[in-house]
Amino acid sequence: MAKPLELINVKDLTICESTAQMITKARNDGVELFFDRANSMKACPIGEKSACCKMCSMGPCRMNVNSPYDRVGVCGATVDTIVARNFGRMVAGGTAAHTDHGMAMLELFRDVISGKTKDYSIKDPIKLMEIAASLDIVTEGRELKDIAMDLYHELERTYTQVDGEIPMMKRVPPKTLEHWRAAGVVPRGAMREIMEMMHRTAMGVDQDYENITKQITRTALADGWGGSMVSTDISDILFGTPSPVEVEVDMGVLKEDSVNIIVHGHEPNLLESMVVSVADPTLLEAAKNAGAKGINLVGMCCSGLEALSRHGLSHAGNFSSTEAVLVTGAIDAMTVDIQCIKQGLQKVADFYDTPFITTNYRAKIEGAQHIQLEEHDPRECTDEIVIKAITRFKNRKKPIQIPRNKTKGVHGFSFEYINYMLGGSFRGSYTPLNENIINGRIRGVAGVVGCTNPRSKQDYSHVELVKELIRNDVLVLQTGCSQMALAKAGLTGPGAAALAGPGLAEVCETVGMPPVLGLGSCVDNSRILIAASEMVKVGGLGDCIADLPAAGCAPEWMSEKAIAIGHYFVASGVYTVFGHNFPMTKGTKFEKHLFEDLETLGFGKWGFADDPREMARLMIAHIDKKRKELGIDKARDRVLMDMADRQALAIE
Ligand code: NFS
Repeated sequence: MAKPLELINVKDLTICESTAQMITKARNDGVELFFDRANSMKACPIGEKSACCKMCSMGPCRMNVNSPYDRVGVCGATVDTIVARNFGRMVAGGTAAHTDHGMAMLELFRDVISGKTKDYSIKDPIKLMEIAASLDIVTEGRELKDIAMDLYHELERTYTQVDGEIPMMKRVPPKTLEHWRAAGVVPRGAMREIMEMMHRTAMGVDQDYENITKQITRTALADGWGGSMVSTDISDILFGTPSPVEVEVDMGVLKEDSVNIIVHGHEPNLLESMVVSVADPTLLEAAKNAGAKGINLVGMCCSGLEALSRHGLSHAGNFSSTEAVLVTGAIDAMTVDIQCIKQGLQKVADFYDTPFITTNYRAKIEGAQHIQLEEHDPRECTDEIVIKAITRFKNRKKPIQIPRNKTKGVHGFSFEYINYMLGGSFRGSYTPLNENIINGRIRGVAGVVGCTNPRSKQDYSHVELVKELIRNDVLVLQTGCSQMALAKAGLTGPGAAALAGPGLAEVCETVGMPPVLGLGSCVDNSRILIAASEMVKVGGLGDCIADLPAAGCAPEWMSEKAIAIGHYFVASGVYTVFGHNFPMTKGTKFEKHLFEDLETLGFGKWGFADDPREMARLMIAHIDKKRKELGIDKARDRVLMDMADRQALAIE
């Protein structure tokens, strides 16, 4: 029997003070949150290990997780086939989510160029030219519109191409690409790869875990170097490439005297139009007439990260806080588009009389109001959302309790800005980063990304892991809900350099950057791939991404998208550690394949650890191994430290 939630100390559920306060309030209000549901719905022990198969009606078949080879499915499928197929379908699901999102951005780009859509425009023509040039599109002496249309047609192949290599392969370090070609894993087009992944994992098709893994790799690469990368680049071209901006985060950004509107989801087109609507003089006047001081537009999850990077909009919290924020009673409307939107939000919103509005035809929720965002006239939707919020403000009935916590930090570090920041405007370059890695001031680079999950204490692993990494001179790049965990904990400001080891702190102080760089939403993990490629290109750190002293981690992951991201990092050459749980049956050949063999085949590899210190230890050990292979391990001795410093830096 699950322990009643009221007996569980909220401190065991989250380290986010605001969310903890709202869990307590929800208990008093009699409102159920996902923490309660996670507590009463224990994870199925067989499903948790991915040891069941329901691909046909001869089953579902269950393997024995303690003795995985003592039985097979009715069709004879082994545990390796079953777990690999399940893993492949997770990667297909995650890849489909990112690529469908990317394709929607690309369609919007096409309609903006053709003039069909007039409410959006090209905000970063320089990036458009750079991306076009990187894909060998002739730019000289041509009209921007013609180049843009060529770019659209070229990028469309990312999704629809049936044969050949997707366009972004031109940005992959040559050695890495050569390796993928030899292994036969270069993606063709995302639709083809996802289709083939689903086909090969259907009953009675691919029943060799190594062969299934090849298609898993090809599918994941169609996400990272395909759908996600196109999404990031097109969003930058249409809405502007982020540059650092100081932003306030946490629930304390809500204002009792203003109309509070939350935008939650993933696609920037909704929030970009919301930004315009909340600045409309007529709507501002209506808000004032309703007694409000103004309209306070606040982001959450990945939409919030897009808004924060491009507009400096405040951010109220990550995935584990989206129901909790409604418990404040201060939200006058929550509007959502796609992905990571809990169905449970609808009931909570209903209890607090908050209009809960879906806007994308792909993602309707029973009981929620749907106002379709039409891209040729987005204001029709977003103005109506603002009007609904003003009406709710005027009729607020429920008591309001806004947690006082808010933290300032710097966000919006695009690949392009890091180039400029490190090299200066005259010699924008990643050379100083590589030099500081080679001379040992920076030990290595880590990407810490991904979700939060009610089965893991919210934010705890993200924060502890990142603190441990920077203490050991590892520069941390962040995206997604992880970035927000660190932002709330105050590690995205320049002051955080005080928590870094002496080498990293020195670099941060010289450049004026925090040791934790927030790069944006989850599709912006592609920025990390491009940064890694640039580090290879600049030289001195090996020939391919797998040579870099770098590692990745998603300590509190929950979504299929995270598995797709993890696998495209692994496929690109990065050691990638996941936390709290892994969809894997221990002691299987497939486990060994992902966690050991892939590295010997020239890819990265998967890792797992439950405790954030152990995650850090694994990642740092890998970084040190790579430094040794590069012959730069001795360079770290140049950082002057006495014995006490060394002991303080060592990870037990
Ligand atoms: Ni990415 Fe996780 Fe969702 Fe964004 Fe947050 S939960 S896989 S970080 S909002 S996609």
